[in-house]
Amino acid sequence: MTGLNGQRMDANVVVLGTDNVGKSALIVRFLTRRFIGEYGDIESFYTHNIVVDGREQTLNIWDAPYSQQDPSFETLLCEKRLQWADGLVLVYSICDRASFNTVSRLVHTIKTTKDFLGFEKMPIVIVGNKRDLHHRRTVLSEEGRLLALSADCQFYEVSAAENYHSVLMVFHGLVDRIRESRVSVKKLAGIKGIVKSMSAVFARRRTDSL
Ligand SMILES: Nc1nc2c(ncn2[C@@H]2O[C@H](COP(=O)(O)OP(=O)(O)OP(=O)(O)O)[C@@H](O)[C@H]2O)c(=O)[nH]1
Ligand SMILES: [Mg+2]
Repeated sequence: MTGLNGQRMDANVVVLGTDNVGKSALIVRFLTRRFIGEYGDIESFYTHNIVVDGREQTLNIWDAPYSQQDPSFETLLCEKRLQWADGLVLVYSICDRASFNTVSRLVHTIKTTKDFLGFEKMPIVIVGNKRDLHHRRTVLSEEGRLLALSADCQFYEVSAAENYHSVLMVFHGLVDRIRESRVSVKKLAGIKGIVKSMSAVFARRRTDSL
């Protein structure tokens, strides 16, 4: 599954955010280049092949509606998605302050979760959507940028309604980060392997000398 050096790679991406921020619109725009206006709130799962740097990669995208009624959402459902995910797209609307606060809470929860190893290193893209509605803006670009900076995430302001290119950047940027994180995990595993075999050698020497 983990393909490096020209091999095929699968990447699981979860798109999260409160209702009506444009999660489905972003995904559909990425997949079809189109904005269709209404999407319903059905849980959806997509598989999409893309070519990055000449390599074909399969993206699995999970679009699940946000359920505020469920108090356990952020603990249970979220963790289930996080375990599946290689990377996250956290979406808010620049016209919806509460949606930004939720993304802010989510990103800090994820980055400080110690119970599941590696969550704090999960590649995340923060997306401020509905940029075309700037006259109704309640969240400044700087706030989004600062949040991303503080949590070591990427940040884009986009309009799923009006622009395909910036939406493309969101997903391609995330795939790049996922690939980088896999390389560093591999490197780390390599270092751990060396340390292990070295300590095995020393342990043997110690017993030999007894
Ligand atoms: N003006 C504008 N409207 C948008 C944009 N993106 C989405 N919308 C509209 O916002 C509404 C919600 O979009 P959805 O994609 O359904 O939002 P969602 O986050 O998937 O919502 P749930 O599935 O209910 O959680 C729809 O009416 C979209 O047409 C955008 O970039 N600009
Ligand atoms: Mg939706």
